[in-house]
Amino acid sequence: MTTAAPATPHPMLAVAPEVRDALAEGRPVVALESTIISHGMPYPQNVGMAREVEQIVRDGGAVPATVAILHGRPTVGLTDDELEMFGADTAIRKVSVRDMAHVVATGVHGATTVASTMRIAALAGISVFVTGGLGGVHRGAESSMDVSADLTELSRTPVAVISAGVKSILDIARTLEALETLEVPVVGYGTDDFPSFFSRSSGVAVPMRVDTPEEAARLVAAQLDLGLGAGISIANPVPVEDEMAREDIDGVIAQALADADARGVVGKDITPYLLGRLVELSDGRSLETNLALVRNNARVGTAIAVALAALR
Ligand code: PSU
Ligand code: MN
Repeated sequence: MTTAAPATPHPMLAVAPEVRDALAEGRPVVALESTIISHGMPYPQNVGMAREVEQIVRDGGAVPATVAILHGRPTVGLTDDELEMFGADTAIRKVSVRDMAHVVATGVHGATTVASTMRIAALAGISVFVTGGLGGVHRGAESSMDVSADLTELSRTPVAVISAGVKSILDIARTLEALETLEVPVVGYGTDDFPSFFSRSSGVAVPMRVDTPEEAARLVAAQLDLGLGAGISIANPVPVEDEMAREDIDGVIAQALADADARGVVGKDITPYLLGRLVELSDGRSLETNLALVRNNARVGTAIAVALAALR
């Protein structure tokens, strides 16, 4: 992987003119994923979230680039109608990196996960990506071997991913161990404690911390300029006023995991199943927190992208 934006994006990509112009002129661009729209939240809140996040990026002075695969074409920058389609069409496939070739070869639509969005962003020359939560090591992975390809991708693609950490539907301590092995810097944004998505803390310490967009941008620049190959996970805790108490979310997560087990949900379906079940079991409370943390990540990630562009 090169560290600077390629002179021309990969020829198989469709890059929206606005995104292409911003990249060519060195202006800040923020990548966004589409699985969070298609599989991460119910309709119509998912489409509302997608539009709102794009607006937050614009208000912060960057160009949003929502990534997806359209008719087999990896696409960087969606139209408003395309955002609506990814939210409303329940038949759209969840596409991680291992699924990309099949979706491209068969010419269908695909919603990109953290892993495949990172890869397409890198091919386009984008180095900052905002999302909600990362995939990770699933609970019980010591027997199921279920570890998200998001971790593999973080180890090999130089993109900074701003998230609210990892949900405790996953094994947070093992996820951080895996990221250490994979040579991925994990950075707390204004915190020493890795956030657990719905809550500001997980009880697991982060190995490093930054407190401002400029500090984060210098770290991202150093990681890219060293040519280390890996990305960076910047973990930004949910705002205090929006967080759920650990006691409130833990019971809901335990019930959702038990339900997944009883129904035999496995593989790529498990994360979407658990996310949907959490919304049901919490009477929508988890969705409110999810929406709030994505907005907060969009604000912080945009500020980091703007600071990074100023360094370049
Ligand atoms: N966590 C969330 N919302 C999401 C996802 C995870 O809070 O939408 C999605 C992301 O696209 C992430 C993917 O990359 O789930 C991970 O899926 P898996 O565990 O199957 O790798
Ligand atoms: Mn998996």
